[in-house]
Amino acid sequence: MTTTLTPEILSALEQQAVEVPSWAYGNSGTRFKVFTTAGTPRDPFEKIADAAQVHRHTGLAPVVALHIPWDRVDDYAALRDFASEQGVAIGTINSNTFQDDDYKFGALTHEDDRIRRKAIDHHLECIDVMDRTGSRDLKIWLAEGSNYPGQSDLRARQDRLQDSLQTIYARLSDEQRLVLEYKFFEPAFYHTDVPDWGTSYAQVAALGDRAMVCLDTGHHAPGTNIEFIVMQLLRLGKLGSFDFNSRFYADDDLIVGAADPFQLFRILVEVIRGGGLNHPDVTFMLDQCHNVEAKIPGQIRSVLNVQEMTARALLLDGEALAAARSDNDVLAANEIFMDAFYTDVRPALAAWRESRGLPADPMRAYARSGYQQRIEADRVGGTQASWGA
Ligand code: PSV
Ligand code: MN
Ligand code: MN
Repeated sequence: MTTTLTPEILSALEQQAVEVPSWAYGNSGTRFKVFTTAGTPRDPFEKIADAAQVHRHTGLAPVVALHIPWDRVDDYAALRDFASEQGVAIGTINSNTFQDDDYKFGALTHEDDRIRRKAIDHHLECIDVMDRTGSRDLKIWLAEGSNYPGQSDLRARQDRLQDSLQTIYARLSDEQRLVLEYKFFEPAFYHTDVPDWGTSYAQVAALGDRAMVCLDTGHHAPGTNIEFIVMQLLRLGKLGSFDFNSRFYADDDLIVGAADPFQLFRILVEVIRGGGLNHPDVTFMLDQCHNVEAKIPGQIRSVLNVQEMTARALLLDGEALAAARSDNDVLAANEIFMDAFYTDVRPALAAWRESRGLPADPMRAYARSGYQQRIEADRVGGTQASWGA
């Protein structure tokens, strides 16, 4: 079944913005091999230029997230100006406490105050960057935990984490926020200090209103009902951001909507139910790597997947669903839900894009644009950026 989209749906879709991660444009791989590709950016400026292509062809990705130190530059004002010339803005600043020998046994939870202070100082540096880039969000993902029962004092680590976060939170301006990402395992395999939304919630709730939870869709045990967590965090006013990606097994960081489009649909239904796409509290970010596929088209495909599932979620007939629910008509309610999910919105979205001066088919338009050939010819010499450097 294909459909036309109502003016209300189109005006909701017009507000949609997906933040793309700078690291998606660098080379990446697995712990076995990182593959290099021609034309890959050599510095943060080139990553932003590539990200701007995604926005140019889709109108959907006006903001780029950075990662410190991978995107460290001397002049952040120049980077911000460059982004704006390219038609995008700099968004979330992601910290990194997972690539330094000092953090082998923890960073913000470390027993040694010297190392803990070093990790705190790194976050303060990230906030300095935010001041210069005009970013709202500091995103913290902690690779901290232990591998063996008995190895660590779990409770003392929670206390030290709270203490560290208090210091970081105190440095934020009134317009800035801290978002704390959870992940159920990896790199630690026995315990992780922020393994789930409950722990993240407990830690940020103790900080204040400008501390929120980040939900990375790839960071849950298989079978977890992620849309329930989305609903609950929105209900509590604590959903700060999404890291969208998809997974088959663990933290696969594949293209959002590729593994389980129905799960993405269910998540977006709860987003709309909980305040909509323009919810001022929620940043919709991608956190993906493109190990074997082309990176810029991989990002274009990703934001289009989010848009397509959003359009389907907006098609859900709320009135009919409410009536079926109040009649306890289980099968009717499910049918209404599935009808929206099964509706093909792609032709309607293509026509709508064209009516707004965007390419009907962004994937083909990018391929025809010549940009890829240009960067492959121009970006010779220097060291290609990679996930992790
Ligand atoms: C590691 O799991 C991770 O993928 C987290 O999801 C972070 O958001 C990302 O790296 C960037 O630091
Ligand atoms: Mn993430
Ligand atoms: Mn991850």
